Amino acid sequence: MNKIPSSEITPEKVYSRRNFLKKAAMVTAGAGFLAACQPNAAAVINGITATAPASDATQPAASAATDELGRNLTSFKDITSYNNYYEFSLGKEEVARLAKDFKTNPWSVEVSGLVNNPGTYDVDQLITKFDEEERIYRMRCVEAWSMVIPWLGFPLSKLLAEVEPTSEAKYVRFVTLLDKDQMPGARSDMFPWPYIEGLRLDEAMNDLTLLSTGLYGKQLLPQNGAPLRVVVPWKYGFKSIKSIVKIELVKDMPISLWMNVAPHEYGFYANVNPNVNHPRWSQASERVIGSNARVDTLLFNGYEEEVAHLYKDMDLSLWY
Ligand SMILES: Nc1nc2c(c(=O)[nH]1)N[C@H]1C(S)=C(S)[C@@H](COP(=O)(O)O)O[C@H]1N2
Ligand SMILES: [Mo]
Repeated sequence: MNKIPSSEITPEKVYSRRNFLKKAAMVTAGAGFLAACQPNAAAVINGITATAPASDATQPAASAATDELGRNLTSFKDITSYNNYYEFSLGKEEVARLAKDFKTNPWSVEVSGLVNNPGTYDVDQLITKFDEEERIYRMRCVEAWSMVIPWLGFPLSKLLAEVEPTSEAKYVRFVTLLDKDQMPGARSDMFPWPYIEGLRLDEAMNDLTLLSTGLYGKQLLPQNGAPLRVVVPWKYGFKSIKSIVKIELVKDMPISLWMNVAPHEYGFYANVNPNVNHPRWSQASERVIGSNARVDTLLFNGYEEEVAHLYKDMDLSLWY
Protein backbone atom coordinates (compact mmCIF):
# COMPACT_ATOMS: atom_id res chain seq x y z
CA MET A 1 0.00 0.00 0.00
CA ASN A 2 1.36 3.40 -0.88
CA LYS A 3 1.40 6.09 1.76
CA ILE A 4 1.78 9.81 1.40
CA PRO A 5 4.98 10.77 3.26
CA SER A 6 4.25 12.47 6.57
CA SER A 7 5.96 15.63 5.32
CA GLU A 8 3.10 16.02 2.85
CA ILE A 9 0.12 15.46 5.06
CA THR A 10 -0.59 19.09 5.85
CA PRO A 11 -3.73 19.87 3.86
CA GLU A 12 -3.42 22.63 1.36
CA LYS A 13 -4.56 25.86 2.97
CA VAL A 14 -4.50 28.23 0.08
CA TYR A 15 -7.95 29.45 -0.82
CA SER A 16 -8.32 32.06 -3.49
CA ARG A 17 -11.47 33.69 -2.25
CA ARG A 18 -12.34 32.43 1.17
CA ASN A 19 -10.70 33.07 4.42
CA PHE A 20 -10.53 29.84 6.33
CA LEU A 21 -9.23 31.30 9.57
CA LYS A 22 -10.63 28.52 11.64
CA LYS A 23 -9.00 25.72 9.75
CA ALA A 24 -6.24 25.10 12.27
CA ALA A 25 -8.69 22.85 14.08
CA MET A 26 -9.20 20.77 11.00
CA VAL A 27 -6.51 18.12 11.23
CA THR A 28 -7.14 17.51 14.90
CA ALA A 29 -10.86 17.21 14.37
CA GLY A 30 -10.38 14.82 11.48
CA ALA A 31 -8.07 12.58 13.48
CA GLY A 32 -10.52 12.45 16.37
CA PHE A 33 -13.25 11.34 14.06
CA LEU A 34 -11.13 8.57 12.58
CA ALA A 35 -10.24 7.23 15.98
CA ALA A 36 -13.90 7.07 16.96
CA CYS A 37 -14.86 5.16 13.88
CA GLN A 38 -13.38 1.71 13.29
CA PRO A 39 -16.14 -0.58 12.01
CA ASN A 40 -15.56 -4.00 10.36
CA ALA A 41 -11.98 -3.30 9.40
CA ALA A 42 -9.98 -6.38 8.40
CA ALA A 43 -12.51 -8.44 6.50
CA VAL A 44 -12.97 -6.21 3.53
CA ILE A 45 -9.65 -4.64 2.73
CA ASN A 46 -7.60 -7.66 1.72
CA GLY A 47 -6.30 -7.37 -1.78
CA ILE A 48 -7.08 -3.72 -2.44
CA THR A 49 -4.38 -2.12 -4.51
CA ALA A 50 -5.55 1.33 -5.46
CA THR A 51 -3.18 3.41 -7.56
CA ALA A 52 -0.81 5.71 -5.67
CA PRO A 53 -2.28 9.21 -5.60
CA ALA A 54 0.93 10.81 -4.33
CA SER A 55 2.91 10.15 -7.49
CA ASP A 56 1.01 12.81 -9.46
CA ALA A 57 2.29 16.40 -9.14
CA THR A 58 -1.25 17.79 -9.36
CA GLN A 59 -2.36 15.55 -6.50
CA PRO A 60 -3.02 17.53 -3.27
CA ALA A 61 -2.52 15.84 0.08
CA ALA A 62 -5.07 15.05 2.75
CA SER A 63 -4.59 14.40 6.47
CA ALA A 64 -4.29 10.65 5.84
CA ALA A 65 -3.63 8.37 2.88
CA THR A 66 -6.47 5.97 3.65
CA ASP A 67 -9.84 5.81 5.34
CA GLU A 68 -10.22 4.08 8.71
CA LEU A 69 -10.62 0.72 6.95
CA GLY A 70 -7.30 1.12 5.16
CA ARG A 71 -8.81 1.88 1.77
CA ASN A 72 -6.69 4.31 -0.23
CA LEU A 73 -8.07 7.74 -0.97
CA THR A 74 -9.27 8.14 -4.54
CA SER A 75 -7.04 10.48 -6.52
CA PHE A 76 -8.00 14.15 -6.92
CA LYS A 77 -8.05 13.56 -10.66
CA ASP A 78 -10.57 10.71 -10.45
CA ILE A 79 -12.80 12.53 -7.95
CA THR A 80 -12.91 15.59 -10.19
CA SER A 81 -13.23 13.90 -13.59
CA TYR A 82 -15.73 11.06 -13.07
CA ASN A 83 -18.92 12.73 -11.92
CA ASN A 84 -22.65 12.26 -11.78
CA TYR A 85 -24.26 15.66 -12.20
CA TYR A 86 -27.19 15.31 -14.54
CA GLU A 87 -27.94 19.03 -14.72
CA PHE A 88 -24.74 19.24 -16.76
CA SER A 89 -24.62 15.88 -18.52
CA LEU A 90 -25.38 12.19 -18.29
CA GLY A 91 -21.81 11.59 -19.41
CA LYS A 92 -19.67 11.33 -16.29
CA GLU A 93 -16.49 12.24 -18.11
CA GLU A 94 -17.76 15.47 -19.65
CA VAL A 95 -19.37 17.02 -16.56
CA ALA A 96 -16.13 18.74 -15.53
CA ARG A 97 -15.71 20.43 -18.91
CA LEU A 98 -19.35 21.52 -19.17
CA ALA A 99 -19.39 22.84 -15.58
CA LYS A 100 -16.04 24.62 -15.80
CA ASP A 101 -17.48 28.16 -15.86
CA PHE A 102 -20.40 27.53 -13.50
CA LYS A 103 -20.79 30.67 -11.41
CA THR A 104 -20.62 29.82 -7.69
CA ASN A 105 -19.88 33.25 -6.26
CA PRO A 106 -21.89 34.96 -4.86
CA TRP A 107 -24.07 32.11 -3.59
CA SER A 108 -26.65 32.05 -0.89
CA VAL A 109 -28.72 29.30 0.68
CA GLU A 110 -32.20 29.83 2.06
CA VAL A 111 -33.00 27.88 5.23
CA SER A 112 -36.72 28.00 5.82
CA GLY A 113 -39.92 26.13 6.61
CA LEU A 114 -40.68 24.82 10.09
CA VAL A 115 -37.96 26.72 11.95
CA ASN A 116 -37.93 29.47 14.56
CA ASN A 117 -35.11 31.42 12.89
CA PRO A 118 -35.34 31.23 9.11
CA GLY A 119 -32.49 32.85 7.26
CA THR A 120 -30.56 33.27 4.06
CA TYR A 121 -26.86 32.59 4.41
CA ASP A 122 -24.04 33.46 2.12
CA VAL A 123 -21.71 30.50 1.68
CA ASP A 124 -18.70 32.56 2.76
CA GLN A 125 -20.59 33.45 5.92
CA LEU A 126 -21.22 29.76 6.70
CA ILE A 127 -17.55 28.92 6.28
CA THR A 128 -16.53 31.68 8.66
CA LYS A 129 -19.20 30.78 11.16
CA PHE A 130 -18.62 27.03 11.45
CA ASP A 131 -15.28 25.29 11.88
CA GLU A 132 -14.38 23.33 8.80
CA GLU A 133 -13.08 19.82 9.32
CA GLU A 134 -11.69 17.20 7.04
CA ARG A 135 -13.76 14.01 6.93
CA ILE A 136 -12.54 11.04 4.94
CA TYR A 137 -15.63 9.19 3.77
CA ARG A 138 -16.38 6.30 1.45
CA MET A 139 -18.83 7.21 -1.29
CA ARG A 140 -20.88 4.36 -2.75
CA CYS A 141 -22.86 5.16 -5.89
CA VAL A 142 -26.03 3.14 -6.44
CA GLU A 143 -24.42 2.14 -9.77
CA ALA A 144 -22.01 -0.09 -7.78
CA TRP A 145 -18.80 1.90 -7.92
CA SER A 146 -17.10 3.71 -5.08
CA MET A 147 -14.52 6.28 -4.08
CA VAL A 148 -12.87 7.44 -0.85
CA ILE A 149 -13.02 11.24 -0.58
CA PRO A 150 -11.39 13.66 1.89
CA TRP A 151 -14.17 16.23 2.23
CA LEU A 152 -13.94 19.62 3.90
CA GLY A 153 -17.08 20.77 5.59
CA PHE A 154 -19.08 21.05 8.76
CA PRO A 155 -21.93 18.99 10.21
CA LEU A 156 -25.33 20.01 8.88
CA SER A 157 -26.51 19.75 12.50
CA LYS A 158 -24.67 23.00 13.30
CA LEU A 159 -26.68 24.96 10.78
CA LEU A 160 -29.91 23.26 11.85
CA ALA A 161 -29.24 24.13 15.49
CA GLU A 162 -28.89 27.75 14.43
CA VAL A 163 -32.28 27.91 12.69
CA GLU A 164 -34.05 25.84 15.40
CA PRO A 165 -36.46 23.37 13.80
CA THR A 166 -39.88 23.49 15.46
CA SER A 167 -41.45 20.36 16.99
CA GLU A 168 -43.50 19.98 13.80
CA ALA A 169 -40.42 19.53 11.61
CA LYS A 170 -39.80 15.87 10.74
CA TYR A 171 -37.85 15.99 7.46
CA VAL A 172 -35.35 18.17 5.64
CA ARG A 173 -35.82 18.92 1.96
CA PHE A 174 -32.87 20.08 -0.17
CA VAL A 175 -33.02 21.79 -3.56
CA THR A 176 -30.27 22.25 -6.17
CA LEU A 177 -29.99 25.40 -8.25
CA LEU A 178 -31.82 25.19 -11.55
CA ASP A 179 -30.25 27.46 -14.18
CA LYS A 180 -30.80 26.25 -17.72
CA ASP A 181 -28.49 28.94 -19.11
CA GLN A 182 -25.58 27.45 -17.24
CA MET A 183 -26.65 23.81 -17.05
CA PRO A 184 -27.00 22.19 -20.46
CA GLY A 185 -28.34 18.90 -19.08
CA ALA A 186 -31.15 20.70 -17.30
CA ARG A 187 -32.54 21.90 -20.63
CA SER A 188 -33.66 18.31 -21.22
CA ASP A 189 -37.20 17.37 -20.25
CA MET A 190 -36.05 13.90 -19.29
CA PHE A 191 -36.07 14.83 -15.60
CA PRO A 192 -38.46 16.84 -13.43
CA TRP A 193 -35.99 19.53 -12.33
CA PRO A 194 -34.87 20.87 -9.95
CA TYR A 195 -32.91 18.05 -8.30
CA ILE A 196 -34.49 17.45 -4.89
CA GLU A 197 -33.41 15.24 -2.02
CA GLY A 198 -34.53 14.68 1.53
CA LEU A 199 -33.50 13.27 4.88
CA ARG A 200 -35.38 12.46 8.03
CA LEU A 201 -34.55 15.12 10.63
CA ASP A 202 -32.64 12.64 12.83
CA GLU A 203 -30.58 11.53 9.80
CA ALA A 204 -29.86 15.16 9.01
CA MET A 205 -28.79 15.76 12.62
CA ASN A 206 -26.43 12.74 12.70
CA ASP A 207 -22.83 13.82 13.08
CA LEU A 208 -21.78 12.05 9.86
CA THR A 209 -24.04 14.25 7.71
CA LEU A 210 -21.98 17.07 6.25
CA LEU A 211 -22.41 20.25 4.37
CA SER A 212 -19.28 20.21 2.25
CA THR A 213 -17.50 23.14 0.63
CA GLY A 214 -14.28 21.44 -0.39
CA LEU A 215 -12.19 18.34 -0.86
CA TYR A 216 -8.47 17.61 -0.63
CA GLY A 217 -8.06 20.95 1.18
CA LYS A 218 -9.35 22.98 -1.79
CA GLN A 219 -12.66 24.62 -2.58
CA LEU A 220 -15.13 22.31 -4.31
CA LEU A 221 -15.02 22.39 -8.08
CA PRO A 222 -18.34 22.80 -9.90
CA GLN A 223 -18.47 19.14 -10.96
CA ASN A 224 -18.44 18.07 -7.30
CA GLY A 225 -21.31 20.37 -6.33
CA ALA A 226 -19.71 23.74 -5.62
CA PRO A 227 -20.07 25.81 -3.65
CA LEU A 228 -22.06 23.75 -1.12
CA ARG A 229 -23.32 20.17 -1.22
CA VAL A 230 -24.64 17.57 1.16
CA VAL A 231 -22.64 14.42 1.97
CA VAL A 232 -24.43 11.45 3.58
CA PRO A 233 -21.86 8.64 3.51
CA TRP A 234 -24.04 5.69 4.61
CA LYS A 235 -26.52 6.26 1.78
CA TYR A 236 -26.18 5.77 -1.95
CA GLY A 237 -24.44 8.71 -3.62
CA PHE A 238 -27.57 10.21 -5.17
CA LYS A 239 -28.68 11.36 -1.71
CA SER A 240 -25.61 13.64 -1.56
CA ILE A 241 -27.20 16.54 -3.40
CA LYS A 242 -25.00 19.15 -5.10
CA SER A 243 -25.00 22.95 -5.38
CA ILE A 244 -27.85 23.53 -2.96
CA VAL A 245 -29.81 26.77 -2.80
CA LYS A 246 -32.53 25.77 -0.37
CA ILE A 247 -32.85 23.75 2.84
CA GLU A 248 -36.42 23.46 4.01
CA LEU A 249 -37.72 21.88 7.23
CA VAL A 250 -41.01 20.11 6.53
CA LYS A 251 -43.61 17.88 8.15
CA ASP A 252 -44.00 15.26 5.40
CA MET A 253 -41.48 13.03 3.63
CA PRO A 254 -40.10 14.95 0.64
CA ILE A 255 -40.40 13.35 -2.78
CA SER A 256 -36.93 13.32 -4.29
CA LEU A 257 -36.25 13.65 -8.00
CA TRP A 258 -35.30 9.97 -8.13
CA MET A 259 -38.42 8.81 -6.27
CA ASN A 260 -40.39 10.82 -8.76
CA VAL A 261 -38.62 9.33 -11.80
CA ALA A 262 -38.29 5.68 -10.72
CA PRO A 263 -39.90 4.91 -7.35
CA HIS A 264 -39.22 1.16 -7.60
CA GLU A 265 -35.52 1.72 -8.12
CA TYR A 266 -34.65 4.68 -5.92
CA GLY A 267 -36.38 5.10 -2.60
CA PHE A 268 -36.31 7.70 0.11
CA TYR A 269 -33.98 5.89 2.52
CA ALA A 270 -31.47 4.50 0.02
CA ASN A 271 -29.21 3.15 2.76
CA VAL A 272 -26.28 1.19 1.33
CA ASN A 273 -27.18 -2.49 1.75
CA PRO A 274 -25.29 -5.34 0.06
CA ASN A 275 -28.16 -7.75 0.79
CA VAL A 276 -30.77 -5.91 -1.24
CA ASN A 277 -30.15 -5.77 -4.94
CA HIS A 278 -31.19 -3.01 -7.24
CA PRO A 279 -33.94 -4.37 -9.52
CA ARG A 280 -31.42 -4.36 -12.39
CA TRP A 281 -28.09 -5.28 -10.75
CA SER A 282 -26.44 -6.71 -7.65
CA GLN A 283 -25.39 -4.46 -4.78
CA ALA A 284 -23.18 -7.09 -3.14
CA SER A 285 -19.90 -5.58 -4.30
CA GLU A 286 -18.50 -2.44 -5.87
CA ARG A 287 -15.86 -1.35 -8.36
CA VAL A 288 -13.16 0.78 -6.69
CA ILE A 289 -12.53 3.79 -8.93
CA GLY A 290 -8.83 4.22 -9.67
CA SER A 291 -7.91 0.58 -9.15
CA ASN A 292 -8.81 -2.74 -10.68
CA ALA A 293 -10.25 -3.97 -7.39
CA ARG A 294 -13.78 -5.02 -6.54
CA VAL A 295 -14.62 -5.07 -2.86
CA ASP A 296 -17.56 -6.31 -0.84
CA THR A 297 -20.14 -3.63 -0.17
CA LEU A 298 -20.69 -3.02 3.54
CA LEU A 299 -24.01 -2.54 5.31
CA PHE A 300 -24.55 1.19 5.73
CA ASN A 301 -21.35 1.57 3.69
CA GLY A 302 -19.35 0.60 6.80
CA TYR A 303 -20.96 3.19 9.09
CA GLU A 304 -23.22 0.72 10.91
CA GLU A 305 -21.95 1.69 14.35
CA GLU A 306 -22.81 5.34 13.79
CA VAL A 307 -26.22 4.98 12.13
CA ALA A 308 -27.82 1.55 12.61
CA HIS A 309 -29.75 2.86 15.63
CA LEU A 310 -31.65 5.23 13.36
CA TYR A 311 -33.33 2.26 11.68
CA LYS A 312 -33.77 -0.20 14.51
CA ASP A 313 -37.52 -0.50 14.02
CA MET A 314 -37.36 -0.71 10.23
CA ASP A 315 -37.20 -3.73 7.95
CA LEU A 316 -33.78 -3.52 6.31
CA SER A 317 -34.75 -6.01 3.63
CA LEU A 318 -36.63 -3.09 2.12
CA TRP A 319 -33.78 -1.17 0.60
CA TYR A 320 -35.77 2.01 0.54
N1 LIG B 1 -27.88 18.13 -8.08
C1 LIG B 1 -27.38 16.90 -8.25
N2 LIG B 1 -26.79 16.29 -7.21
C2 LIG B 1 -26.26 15.04 -7.37
C3 LIG B 1 -26.35 14.36 -8.61
C4 LIG B 1 -26.96 15.05 -9.70
O1 LIG B 1 -27.07 14.53 -10.83
N3 LIG B 1 -27.45 16.32 -9.48
N4 LIG B 1 -25.84 13.08 -8.73
C5 LIG B 1 -25.72 12.29 -7.48
C6 LIG B 1 -25.02 11.03 -7.65
S1 LIG B 1 -25.85 9.79 -8.46
C7 LIG B 1 -23.78 10.81 -7.12
S2 LIG B 1 -23.05 9.28 -7.18
C8 LIG B 1 -23.01 11.91 -6.50
C9 LIG B 1 -21.66 12.06 -7.20
O2 LIG B 1 -20.87 13.01 -6.55
P1 LIG B 1 -19.41 13.37 -7.09
O3 LIG B 1 -19.50 13.62 -8.57
O4 LIG B 1 -18.96 14.55 -6.32
O5 LIG B 1 -18.55 12.15 -6.81
O6 LIG B 1 -23.68 13.15 -6.58
C10 LIG B 1 -25.09 13.10 -6.36
N5 LIG B 1 -25.65 14.45 -6.30
MO1 LIG C 1 -24.76 7.83 -7.90
